[in-house]
Amino acid sequence: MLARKNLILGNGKIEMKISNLKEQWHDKSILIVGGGLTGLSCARFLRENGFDFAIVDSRSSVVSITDIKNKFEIICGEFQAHYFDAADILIVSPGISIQHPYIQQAMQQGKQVIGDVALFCMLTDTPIIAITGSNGKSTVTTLVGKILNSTGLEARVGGNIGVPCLDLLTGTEPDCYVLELSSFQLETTPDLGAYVSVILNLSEDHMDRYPSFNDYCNAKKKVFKNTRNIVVNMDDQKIVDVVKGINVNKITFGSGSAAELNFYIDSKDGREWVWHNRQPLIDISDIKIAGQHNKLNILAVLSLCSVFDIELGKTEKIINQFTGLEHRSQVVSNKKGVRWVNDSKATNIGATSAALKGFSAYPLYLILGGQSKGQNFSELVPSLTKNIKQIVIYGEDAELIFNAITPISEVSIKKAQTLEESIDFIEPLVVKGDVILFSPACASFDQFDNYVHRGQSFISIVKDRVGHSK
Ligand code: UMA
Ligand code: ADP
Repeated sequence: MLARKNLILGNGKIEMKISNLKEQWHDKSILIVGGGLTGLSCARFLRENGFDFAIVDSRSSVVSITDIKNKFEIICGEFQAHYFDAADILIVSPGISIQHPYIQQAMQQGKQVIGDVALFCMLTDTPIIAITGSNGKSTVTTLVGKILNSTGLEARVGGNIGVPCLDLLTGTEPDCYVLELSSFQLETTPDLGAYVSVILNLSEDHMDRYPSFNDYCNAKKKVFKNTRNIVVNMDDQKIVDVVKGINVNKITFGSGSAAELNFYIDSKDGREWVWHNRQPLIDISDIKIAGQHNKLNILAVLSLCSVFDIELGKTEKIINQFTGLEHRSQVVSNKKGVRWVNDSKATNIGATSAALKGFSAYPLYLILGGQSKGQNFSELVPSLTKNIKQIVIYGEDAELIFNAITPISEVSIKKAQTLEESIDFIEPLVVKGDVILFSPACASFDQFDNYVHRGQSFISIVKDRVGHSK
């Protein structure tokens, strides 16, 4: 268990690490690949610390060339070989595949190819709580941050959740960092060395970036590289298999029996409690976040926090007050007893299946679609239970998804061009008691800037058609 006094490992050391890095990289040419959030955070860090670099971005125009303090010149347009040939070190953004031929060539030449998380790890010894998985990362990351901060520790939260981790390195170091990490970020992080790490769950995602599900899982596995403690979801056999050969302290959670789990849920006096090592820990019968998957998320949160010297019994209030993050199974209108639910953050089949499970007791309309990212949509079919009255599929891959589902599902399915058209089809059909679940199971980029834009569009169309009252 990590006591507070032991946490402050990194303070004062960053300057020394930066000067070591300067020595190592003094004659090296650095290329930042990608000029988005990550690329600009790397550029800011390097400029502030006196490194030279170039930035390339394969899009024809980049929106955010100027950030608050700096103006960066970004070389736009299709990647050109000579920039990659001239570089000794590539810092690659997560949105760019390391399978790109120029990046592959650099790797074969033995050049250093890293991401921002790897650079971050070179600069700090402060304990990292590393959270990955196909779904639930942002929810768990946010709650861990809230809980640790409520105990008087300073926990800084970032990574895939939206704040590039180099941007967390400001002022004095906190007690710990809570990082949400994607498979893309882990691919370019050879030695994370987290204090505690977790893969929350594993289901197909980003299959347009990986040749197989196994390759995707291998990227996720990197979260355990040189970790001190591992949190294990015992409900997920793939994860149990992955951690088998890793000999570090393990904290287990799941929905199984008390005999094999450190954290689990059971009843006490007719109410639902989290139990820890066969002792009732906290009453979660009043949690605001719905669904079995969120109960597992809470178990993961407590398992992660348990490696710190804090009173877990005091976390009840924070957990019960947490209303969830925007765009995750949020009821946006309940007018006339019809619930419209925005789950725009469901960007893969696993997330949509979890949402459907949560609403399996209600007559339901499901809207999904967008970019399917190479997922096999027949895997959604077991989740299409009898309560579903109608599915509407829209967007770029509507046809592909329709063809995968219709031959093996009895649910009525309609295709639409857009989200708006989908809502307009459903709206006249609904009656009191119905749930309309917008849980796309796809990426949003065919018709929206990102999942937030997509969720906001859903909310504004619903508001326009039916009003907003809850
Ligand atoms: N770019 C190219 N060529 C390409 C693709 C992108 O040059 O082939 C350029 C784009 O023009 C753009 C830049 O790269 O200028 C964008 O970089 P990026 O796609 O790596 O995105 P960032 O803005 O750096 O944001 C990234 C994460 N994005 C992705 O992984 C795709 C953000 O996660 C993360 O919040 C941010 O770093 C901070 O760490 C978003 C995401 O969608 C939310 N993540 C995926 C997910 O959650 O499923 C993994
Ligand atoms: P991530 O950051 O991994 O995308 P989020 O917490 O943002 O995870 O949730 C994304 C989507 O996944 C939402 O639709 C949410 O309802 C669903 N979800 C959250 N936790 C889980 C889980 N443990 N298993 C399956 N789906 C989940």
